[in-house]
Amino acid sequence: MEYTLIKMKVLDPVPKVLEPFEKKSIFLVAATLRPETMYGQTNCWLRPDMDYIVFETNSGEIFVCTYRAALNMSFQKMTADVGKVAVLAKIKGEQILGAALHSPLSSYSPIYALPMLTIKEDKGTGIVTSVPSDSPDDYAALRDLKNKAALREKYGIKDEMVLPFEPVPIVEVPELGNLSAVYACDRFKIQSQNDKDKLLEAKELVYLKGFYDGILLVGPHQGKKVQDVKKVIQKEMIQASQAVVYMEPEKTIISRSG
Ligand code: ZZB
Repeated sequence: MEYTLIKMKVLDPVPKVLEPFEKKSIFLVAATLRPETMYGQTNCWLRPDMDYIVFETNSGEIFVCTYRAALNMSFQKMTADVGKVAVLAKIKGEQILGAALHSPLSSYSPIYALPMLTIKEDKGTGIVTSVPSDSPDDYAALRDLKNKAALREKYGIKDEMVLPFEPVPIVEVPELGNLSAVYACDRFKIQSQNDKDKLLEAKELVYLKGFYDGILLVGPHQGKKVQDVKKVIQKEMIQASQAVVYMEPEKTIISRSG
């Protein structure tokens, strides 16, 4: 599986656990299949109880993601030694919640690292970039945080990290409109980020139609079909050092013994 790794730069004030690395550029790195939707990012998602690591890439940048993802990156020659990751720190998601970030192409800056409880450990980097206009999971989770002050309080998230951020119309999809995830969440009557089955249906609808029929509404490629510009936008971001290609084997070998 080929993902685009989006480099979300950690801004001042850096979270305490990342202070030892602040002389270098620090990035939370998110794996996405939809680089053309980066114009619509409103926040970053982390799982509060998940383990992440800090490591240095061979270009001298500091990355934060799961160990599993870092190991995959090391096999892609992104660390000093192929197949080896020198772990600089082990952290929990909750320790970097609320971090201010600058993410490429987003119309909002800064955006903030917010909690999502459904992030999977065995996919991508464990850090997810949020595009509530086009991803039903993201819209449902952002709406949860907006509607539930208690949820924000529980994780120490300030109102200004959540309330000003609205889905941005970035892709027009015939029949679904220009906020296709919002449309799909309404149509399937999704109540929260935990509505797993309905969210899966919503995601399938939006993915397929968005990919085959979607027209980009913003940026230098506006007016073009999503399927024609996806690769072009990925390449542009890579050339600008805003992203890298990240490959993931279908099944990861976690450990090998005897
Ligand atoms: C931005 C984005 C914009 C995404 C969109 C989707 C959509 P898949 O098909 O299941 O592999 N993601 C990445 N890692 C994780 C994780 N560990 N746990 C939960 N979600 C994760 O899905 C890949 C997508 O799931 C990625 O692409 C990422 O969100 C999220 F408009 O990045 B995406 C209709 C989907 N639209």
